[in-house]
Amino acid sequence: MNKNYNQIYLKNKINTKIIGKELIIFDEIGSTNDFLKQNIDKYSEGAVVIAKSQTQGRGRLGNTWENSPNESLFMSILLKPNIKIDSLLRISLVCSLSILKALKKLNANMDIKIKWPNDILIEEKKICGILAECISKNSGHEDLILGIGINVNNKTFPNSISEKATSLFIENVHTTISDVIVLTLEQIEKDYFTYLQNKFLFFIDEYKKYCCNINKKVKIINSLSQKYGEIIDINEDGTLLFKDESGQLSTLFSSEVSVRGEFGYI
Ligand code: BT5
Repeated sequence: MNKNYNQIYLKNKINTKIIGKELIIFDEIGSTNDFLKQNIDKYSEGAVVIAKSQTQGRGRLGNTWENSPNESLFMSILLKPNIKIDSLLRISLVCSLSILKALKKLNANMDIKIKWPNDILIEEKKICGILAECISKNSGHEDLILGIGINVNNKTFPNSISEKATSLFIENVHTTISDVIVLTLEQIEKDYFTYLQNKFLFFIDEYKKYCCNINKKVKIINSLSQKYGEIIDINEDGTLLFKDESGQLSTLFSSEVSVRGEFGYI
């Protein structure tokens, strides 16, 4: 596989109908999500922006996504699903499942899990994060940007995340960023088309099978407070059913909370 991938190389490799047909590759950019947001009207559904180095990568809730030039994959996909506004969370859950399945193709025995909503973990260390953002349109529909960071050939991480991050290389999976791009885009497109036909219900059991925080004691953090309790289930709309220490049930939306294991990092 090609280590120095470029547009022509990838376009020949990726076997999809829409995702990746428009492919924009930067040697360096601030954030691939920000680039797509700023240029959303110039691109059609399925456009993919990739950066070999990302200097201002963003996570959820104002978090930072670390750069690691030519070792990690930084990629954003533009989707224009022409469906109602509230589907962002569910499409992003399906996207995490697609990435998990794509990575499993590299090694079926990897102990790989999803931490709701979108983190992908190997043995409790994060290998992939997804930042799903929507751009509202007057029609009541939204365009979606799925920003994906996958640690591929990272040998080390900054101190701040060294205990809680991993890469395919560290997990003894030897591959290239271009391989990961091809596998993930093909799987995401397949599942996206299925989602448009069958919605999230089609995926919910598979998502739950790989979700590591159901029935786990957790700490829920939002901007105002933190609460201890247990994750009971994933609801049909993709939100979390949470029971706090007093037994009270509530619904958690991904945009509001960070879910942590009660004692560990996750
Ligand atoms: C995420 O946020 O996990 C979403 C990350 C999305 C990054 C992609 S890269 C392409 C696109 N362009 C962007 O600007 N962003 C997207 P969150 O759940 O908030 O997790 C962020 C937290 O993960 C940080 O606060 C760190 O603790 C940890 N972290 C940062 N960089 C990491 C890395 N490379 N690997 C593992 N963990 C990391």
